[in-house]
Amino acid sequence: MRYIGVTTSLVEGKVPERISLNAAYVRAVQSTGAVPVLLPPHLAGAPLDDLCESLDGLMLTGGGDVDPARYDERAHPKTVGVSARRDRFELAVLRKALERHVPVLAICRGMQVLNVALGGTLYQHVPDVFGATVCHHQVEAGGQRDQVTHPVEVRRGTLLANLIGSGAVGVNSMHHQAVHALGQHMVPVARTADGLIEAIEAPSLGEFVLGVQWHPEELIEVSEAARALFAGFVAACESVGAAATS
Ligand SMILES: [Mn+2]
Repeated sequence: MRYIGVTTSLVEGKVPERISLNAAYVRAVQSTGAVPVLLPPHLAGAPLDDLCESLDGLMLTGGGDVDPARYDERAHPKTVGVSARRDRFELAVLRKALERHVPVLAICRGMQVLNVALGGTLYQHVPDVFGATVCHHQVEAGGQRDQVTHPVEVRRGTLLANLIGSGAVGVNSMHHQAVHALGQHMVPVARTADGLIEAIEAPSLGEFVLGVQWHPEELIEVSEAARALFAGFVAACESVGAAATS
């Protein structure tokens, strides 16, 4: 059995303080036969080190915005949902996963965390920069989370292309921030027609270090590409685990 660490959201400043996660992430991992292990952002130190040793893969999930101070910017008026504790936790757990060379799948905010962790920056509000030629926030526009809303162009010869094919692939879109300057080792591997970076990977950091700006966990029922993405992720977790124990 493979154990996939799945990060969770934290709403700070409210009583009671609450940890949350959309169940779609859990179902997506379960659909591959792996076990999702929800990671509370309150873990640190030896307990976190110990838990990380038992994980075969890491999934960084969606949520509030990364604190812009992490990439030396002031907060845009539209920047919302910042949690210093979650940022600190996810940067720590990502660093451990990269050190151990376990596969990392980073979704939406997760892709942004991955980029910032390696020294990259974000566009804090997509409409300011990219206009409205491509709809990047389909729920605000009245759509459903499991609708394919815009294509991304996937680069040939990449990990992502190996998983879901190159060329145009339809995805959903629920984000108001995006990757700006790329972090170290990060390669852009998919874009929308407006030029926005929709996926990054870091082949020099490990066999499977992939960030996607869309939400494949919401598309499991409707998209073969989404199913292939999770199947490929967990297959990578299995082969890394096998290599470590052989
Ligand atoms: Mn998008």
